[in-house]
Amino acid sequence: MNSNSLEDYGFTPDRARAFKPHQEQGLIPGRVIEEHRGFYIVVIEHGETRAELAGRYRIENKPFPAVGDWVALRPGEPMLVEAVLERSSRISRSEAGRATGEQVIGANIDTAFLVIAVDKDFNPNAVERYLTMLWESGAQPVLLLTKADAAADLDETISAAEISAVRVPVHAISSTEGTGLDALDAYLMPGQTICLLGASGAGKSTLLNKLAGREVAATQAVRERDGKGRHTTTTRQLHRLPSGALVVDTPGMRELQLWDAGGIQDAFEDIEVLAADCKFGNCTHTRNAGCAVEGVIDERRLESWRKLQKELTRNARRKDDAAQSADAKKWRQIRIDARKKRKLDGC
Ligand SMILES: Nc1nc2c(ncn2[C@@H]2O[C@H](COP(=O)(O)OP(=O)(O)OP(=O)(O)O)[C@@H](O)[C@H]2O)c(=O)[nH]1
Ligand SMILES: [Zn+2]
Repeated sequence: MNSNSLEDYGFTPDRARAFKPHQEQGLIPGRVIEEHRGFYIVVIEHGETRAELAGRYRIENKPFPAVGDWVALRPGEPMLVEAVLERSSRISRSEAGRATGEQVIGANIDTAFLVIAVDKDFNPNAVERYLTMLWESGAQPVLLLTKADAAADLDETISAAEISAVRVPVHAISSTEGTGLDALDAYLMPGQTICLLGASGAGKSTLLNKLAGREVAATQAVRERDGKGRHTTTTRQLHRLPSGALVVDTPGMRELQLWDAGGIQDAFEDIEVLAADCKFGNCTHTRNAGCAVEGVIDERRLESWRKLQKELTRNARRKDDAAQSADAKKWRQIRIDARKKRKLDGC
């Protein structure tokens, strides 16, 4: 149990207003801080509680709660989640192995810290993929180059990162040395929600512990033998920092499949701007006549854009197919029901 108020967790007057209709139904507000199989841990006024999804929740096909969500709870034993409040942002990817299921990594996130370690080779394609996901989320992306103390050539890496991170603030930090962390204060204001994202072993938990001033997350000791990290963070959790900011720590992602296409224009704004001068509106910037992009934008970055573009087109098609087959199923059922009814009515 803790004695925090919901305001400490970001329950703004706007959210309180949005909650009014639920309050009138006898429900109480809370914020999901942990997601487990079959239940959630939710912060409520002056404490924490365990909550489960209300039975009719699944039937009504409402969005499932995710860490960071504001929910309406029906008091009782157990507490039941009856609704999720409208989100100000949500970071989503496709469920592992499926392009048709959305997995919400964090909801109501103000700032997304993309954590990329620079002690080894810097991978600009990975940064571009993450940023395409983050620009779609509604959260402000910020790129953190971690393990700066162990970078071979930090200036060169920062320059490379800035090419991949258009309009994204870039900060080089070291959690072990404590350098560069002051720059993060501006994001860690009371009631602000931050999400830490990045590959396993990038240093998310080490950074979180440093910011928290204590061990709130288990960090990994990278295996000496092969230098590969094991996953140490197993569930998503929302932590409250001494600064008053809230941080969602996510397990490292082995595979990041994009969910929605909306972010690619922002992530590749430089290409978008140039593309306005391509001769043909549907220019793929691949040896097209009158292309204003090819040869101007770094070929590595352009190829990264092409790959993401292709993947998103493929996803959209799959989602369309899935929606169509769901629709077809629904109409088939409606026809069957109508036939049964006609039989009963004796027509
Ligand atoms: N040199 C150096 N090593 C660091 C730094 N930050 C983290 N590490 C090391 O990197 C390894 C991985 O760090 P974690 O914080 O566990 O990584 P993570 O991103 O939380 O990993 P998952 O929980 O698996 O997603 C650990 O051995 C840390 O000690 C840093 O700033 N400098
Ligand atoms: Zn073009």
